[in-house]
Amino acid sequence: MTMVRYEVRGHIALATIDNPPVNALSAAVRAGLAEAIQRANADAAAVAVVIAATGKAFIAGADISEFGKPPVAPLLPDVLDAIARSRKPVVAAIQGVALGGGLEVALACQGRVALASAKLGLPEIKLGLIPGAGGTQRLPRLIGAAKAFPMMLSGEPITAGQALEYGLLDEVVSGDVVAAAVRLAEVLAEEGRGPLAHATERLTEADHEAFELLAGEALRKAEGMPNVPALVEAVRSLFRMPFEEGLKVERRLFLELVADERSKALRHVFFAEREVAKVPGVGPEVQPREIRSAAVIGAGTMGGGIAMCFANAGIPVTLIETAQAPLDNGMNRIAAIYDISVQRGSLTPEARAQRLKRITPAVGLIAAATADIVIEAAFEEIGVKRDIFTGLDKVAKPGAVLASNTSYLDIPTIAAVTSRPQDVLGMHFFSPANVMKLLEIVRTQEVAADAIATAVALGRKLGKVPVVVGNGFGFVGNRMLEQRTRATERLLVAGALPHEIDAALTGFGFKMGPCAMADLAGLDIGWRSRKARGIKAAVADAICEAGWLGQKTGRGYYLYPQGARVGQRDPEVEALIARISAERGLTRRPFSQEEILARLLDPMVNEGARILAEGIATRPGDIDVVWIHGYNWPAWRGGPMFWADSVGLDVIAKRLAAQAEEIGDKALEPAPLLKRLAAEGRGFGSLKS
Ligand code: 3H9
Repeated sequence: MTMVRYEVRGHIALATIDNPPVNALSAAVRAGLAEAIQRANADAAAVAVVIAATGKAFIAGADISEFGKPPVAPLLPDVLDAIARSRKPVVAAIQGVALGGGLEVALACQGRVALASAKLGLPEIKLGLIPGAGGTQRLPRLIGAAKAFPMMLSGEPITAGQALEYGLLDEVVSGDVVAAAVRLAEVLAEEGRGPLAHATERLTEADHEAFELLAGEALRKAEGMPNVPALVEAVRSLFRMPFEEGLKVERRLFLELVADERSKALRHVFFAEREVAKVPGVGPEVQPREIRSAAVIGAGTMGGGIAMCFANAGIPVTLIETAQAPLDNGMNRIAAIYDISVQRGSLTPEARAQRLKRITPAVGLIAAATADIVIEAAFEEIGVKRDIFTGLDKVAKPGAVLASNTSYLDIPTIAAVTSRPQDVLGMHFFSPANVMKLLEIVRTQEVAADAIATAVALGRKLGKVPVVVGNGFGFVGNRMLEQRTRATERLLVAGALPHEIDAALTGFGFKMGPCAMADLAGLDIGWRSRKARGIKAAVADAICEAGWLGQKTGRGYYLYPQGARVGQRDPEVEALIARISAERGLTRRPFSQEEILARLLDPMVNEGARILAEGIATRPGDIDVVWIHGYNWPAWRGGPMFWADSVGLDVIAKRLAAQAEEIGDKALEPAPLLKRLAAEGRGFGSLKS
């Protein structure tokens, strides 16, 4: 099946790519393009060539799913070489997006015309890569390294208007882009243009200096990602060697990066983020309900943050409390957060005013009567939630989606007090709700498919990454987090200190370790929840009993003198921990960073295996997306299940079994799914549908 259609219009050969959904440069497309260029050069009826594409994208880049597999000829650099060497001029007609290899195709052409709505970019950096088909050499030659380098470093696309200004495009049109490209091709043919020359006039001394300045800054901020120095090296070679040699440098670096575990992880995340949108039982035929207005119940930190999400997305929202005082507090807190954004320059005073205007404060549930969706973010107590939903059932309009933002509680128990369990689900936001991207959408047996579709569509509109999960204590994220929290406690009692535990996780790539995180959130949160469930955690409980509740009290696992944000080791806490070990008759022993890491993460993976077996998460990738967007798991580590596969499930199963035996805790024994996969020599990735 050919994916590139060839025809001749007037005197111009037209090669049209048709590889839905985004015209990725699969082997078949590459072959089709190469053939079209060859054919046009041999075709007496054609004086020039236009490369165009059908659908919503010109070309979204290389086919990412082909990376890591044996390469299939023709390779993209060879196809682009053929385009660049074409004796007849080639023009790209760009609509939608021209990204990565897609923009590199356009760069190998003699001319480029784009629709005004088009976006152009080199996003390879986000996949842990650099452009690998001439982008690092051709783009700077066209627009200068000082403009090209930031595009490649950020990976963010630019608009057609900006690209025209940069000199990346010859023309921007609002009508028929193919017709415009044909016209340009005719002009270039008339001018007698042949193979592409490798321009050097943009590569001035001033451009070189400007680039070096940007490169120095980029290298300082690179945070260990190998593709940033690689990008700098590739672009630098522009100024040091001829085009062909620069291409070789780029190719070598690109191939090294493709093979790197960090890029593999980022590619896994790319596909997992897209797969998560596919919800079993909620196909594209299920129409979401229309959401024109919302109500949020509870003006605390979470409720306020959720209301801000609506206001930021342009959806009017009513913020409801039981009394005026907490409502005023909530509104003041929201205004203060917007003020900080204005001070930082990320929000204009007008936008701040507009957003605040979209939030209507109200006392009493009756104010939720007209909302298309109601999100309850009240106190985390089942009685409180049931009372609210009983009230909501009376006032909410028929067909309104009724959601609870509970982090742990049972959604069917909440839904059961209403006469409409088909409309009730969980929408679990993560703190701070206006910042964190994760949204766990909790489905029940009874909830209607279109209610789930509504929550998913709304989540996207709010800029979130919605992940549909099953009902069960702590759902996916917090259920696994609890394993990490327990592991922290075990490590403290056995011999590790808070700063050692935190260092193991920050060394792994987390922004914060569990102790610093608990200090920031407030230790009373976990304490209250443990008391409610009759659970003990000797160290954490003792710290709370001493009145040290974290940063807000100046002490927790660490000391925070004079409002410091970074904690210092606290000799009193360390002595308290040693006392607890001694009371249990335990001899404290040192733990290496690797051992700490394994003890923190292995039990999480084990819980992940249980979550999968129970169907609480649909796919291993869903769990990875939850941890990356809800808990700052470093994306280049791919998420807990991807990480487990890279370590080897047999290794993890063995470590868990040894720990279970050492501590005498059956809960640490490898879960059946983990055990089975380990025995079969498989990873979680092999479970993919
Ligand atoms: C590169 O080009 C390297 C070169 O320099 C050198 C090579 C030698 N490949 O996001 P969506 C799929 S690196 C394979 O939901 P949207 C995607 O999985 C590449 N598949 O739509 C999904 O599949 P499904 C540089 C791809 O409208 C479907 O298309 N390029 C690719 O929200 C729809 O995607 C990039 O990094 C791909 N390249 O956004 C661009 N792209 O329906 C990556 C998409 O089965 N892509 N798919 O789940 C994007 O940024 C967005 O997908 C795009 C569309 C903006 C294009």
